[in-house]
Amino acid sequence: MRSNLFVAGLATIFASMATAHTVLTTVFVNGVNQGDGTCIRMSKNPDRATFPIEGINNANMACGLEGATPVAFTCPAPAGSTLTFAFREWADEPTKGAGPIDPSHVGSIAIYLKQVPNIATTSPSGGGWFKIYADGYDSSTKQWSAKKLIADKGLLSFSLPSGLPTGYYLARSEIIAIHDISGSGPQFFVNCAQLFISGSTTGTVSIPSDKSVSIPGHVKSSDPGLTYNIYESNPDTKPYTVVGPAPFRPGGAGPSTTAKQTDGVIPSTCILKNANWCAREVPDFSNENECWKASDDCWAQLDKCYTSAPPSGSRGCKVWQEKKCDKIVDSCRSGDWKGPRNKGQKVGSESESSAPVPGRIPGVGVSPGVEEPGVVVPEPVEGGDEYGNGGGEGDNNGEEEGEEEEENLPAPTTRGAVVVPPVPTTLVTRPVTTEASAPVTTTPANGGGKKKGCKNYRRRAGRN
Ligand SMILES: [Cu+2]
Repeated sequence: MRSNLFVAGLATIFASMATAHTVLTTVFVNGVNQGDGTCIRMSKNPDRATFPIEGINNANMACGLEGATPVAFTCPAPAGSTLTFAFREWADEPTKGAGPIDPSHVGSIAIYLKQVPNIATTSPSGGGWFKIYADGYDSSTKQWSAKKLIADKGLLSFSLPSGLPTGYYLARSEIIAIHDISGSGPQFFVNCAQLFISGSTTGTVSIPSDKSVSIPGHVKSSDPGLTYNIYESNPDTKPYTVVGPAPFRPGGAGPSTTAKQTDGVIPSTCILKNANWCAREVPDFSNENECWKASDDCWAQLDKCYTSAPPSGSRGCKVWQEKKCDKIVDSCRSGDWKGPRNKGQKVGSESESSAPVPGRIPGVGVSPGVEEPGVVVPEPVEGGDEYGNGGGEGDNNGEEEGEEEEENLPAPTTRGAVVVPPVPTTLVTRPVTTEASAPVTTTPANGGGKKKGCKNYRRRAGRN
């Protein structure tokens, strides 16, 4: 057992030693944290997960490195809801380095969707993609999208079009950095989240032909958005154009209650989650021998937790060990052979299994030129002054007493035609240092800086 933990620890250290760019780690639905890595396709290789895609005709342009590999869970999201994507420069530490991305990385941020008949097997590359959000340079605030993302601690909010038909979708984030176009070229950072969107209609989304694209193939290296020289041009006088098609945002009635997700559902027997791994209850025990068997079961699950943990971290595994396996070992040793205790109840709280949310969930970004006919765009999801951390599956009956947390459920609010449901927020008062599962390393906080990261990328790209 110890050896596996040791290996997991090493992986974290290596993750911290690699230079980093940016990666999508976490999705929030109407302000509720779905958990680090949950529903997100990211490379399992901590050394590469934050790296740009090599070549704009690479199939990985669709969902990133290892982006054709499905993850076990698909997050439910109503049409018209607000999604927030969290990006990190260091996959398991949201506050390390510049937070989401080095400030040198100016360019654009876009979100695309693709409806898929089968969330596990439909190839992300190919046709059917449409853009729902884009931000490049905002001349009113004189801010590049990357700077805005840094100011918002890596949290980007956008709304799902309300007229999407019920179904499974890949939501693709595309961050393009153009700070080094004469060197390494534009850098594309791409990941996908697996969503089940509930709408008011069924069937296939009907995308106007000029707004439907194939990925790869949706951009050319000669596109103005990929050749724009930020050192020679001023975006206030020479506007920067985000690459790709114009956004398509079908309006409609929003979610219906009849939509039923069947694939990628987080099982009800799940008593703790880390990314796309779930713990289930250990077998009953009523004597010493059975107690140790239950202990073995717990530690075997812990092994799987660590081996399945993506670069976004293994905090949930640590919680599973400390709040379940260690306690079973204690009872086996002390002769308390009746169990498991708190059978079937959640272990720890949702927020403990993810990195602390580094900032307040921002409101929905206003994307210039994006229109959604007849639809009220939800305003920022608010929950008082706290960060939108935690909540999860909304079932916190497994929380242990003495947890230093407060629940705060604001009343539902109505804004225009849109009823914004209360967002569970959790104020974490515990010092961050006791939460962190990553070993402390001596790597400089910013990993040696921006240019080093990009040079390192060039060197690696040349070798591979
Ligand atoms: Cu970079």
